[in-house]
Amino acid sequence: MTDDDDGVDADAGTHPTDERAGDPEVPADPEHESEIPEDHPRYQSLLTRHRIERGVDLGITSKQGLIAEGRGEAFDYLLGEETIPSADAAARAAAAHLLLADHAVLSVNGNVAALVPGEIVDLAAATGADIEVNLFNRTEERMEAIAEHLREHGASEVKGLTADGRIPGLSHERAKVDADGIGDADVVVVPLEDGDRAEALGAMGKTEIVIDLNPMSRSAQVAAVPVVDNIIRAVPNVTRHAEELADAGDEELREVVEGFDAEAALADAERAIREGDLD
Ligand code: PTJ
Repeated sequence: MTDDDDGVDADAGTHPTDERAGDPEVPADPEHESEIPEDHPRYQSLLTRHRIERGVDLGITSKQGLIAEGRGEAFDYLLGEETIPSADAAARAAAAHLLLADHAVLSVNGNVAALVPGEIVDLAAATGADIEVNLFNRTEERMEAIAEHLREHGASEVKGLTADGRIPGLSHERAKVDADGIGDADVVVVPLEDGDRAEALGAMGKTEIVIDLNPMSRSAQVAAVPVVDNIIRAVPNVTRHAEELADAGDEELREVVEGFDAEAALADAERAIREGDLD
């Protein structure tokens, strides 16, 4: 994996060997993501759109995922498409939680699989977490397609297909989890989640790490650690912190966890968005 300065792994999509064209005249909807010029002022946004579009074509991402992405992009635009310091602190706290966990699970939906498949595999490797597919619009075809996509990006085991566990208080399809996956986890990373499921997981006593660009979303509000950042920056950033903290003892990790203030981070992100510079 080749991390760029902006934290985006531009090679994590479906054409890892292509060379980038680097031509500022390349149109805004190139066929391969490698054709998106890195110096384009909307590079991250074009890269994200390209991956989501490919996700829909591959049967990974739902059409609703396109709408969710549009909403996220608006928040990211106001954040200046950068990781603000409070989001970086949240990423570090998330890494510490994952390293302290008895059993951590990274929950993957259709948007996550399209946007950061290789980066999720890297985060799982850095923290010892399991990967589980968990969908809002669940179909067996999408479950299989996402699991296969993750395997193609290096995942050795993908949970979620057994579905022998249930999240209490949720309607049937959305409640399905693996008993030895999310069902058993003490720490769960739930990126781009809908509020109901985030609340229900919290009610099960699990520590939730939410990655969501909307600090006012219910999922961000109920999280122990809300990371208000674009998932394409946030996941590699949590991995980077986990690698830095790899040799830290439990006491140091607990200090990182206790030093993080979720309410202050949410307030900071909301302020940054409300004061967003539209120039
Ligand atoms: O694949 P499925 O069937 O599980 O469905 C996934 C979606 C995303 C469609 C489903 O969970 C959904 O409808 O989610 P919501 O309620 O639209 O919430 C998605 C949240 O993610 C919103 O708060 C967006 O602002 C946020 N978001 C969108 N894109 C990004 C993002 N946050 C971080 N990075 C992004 N790239």
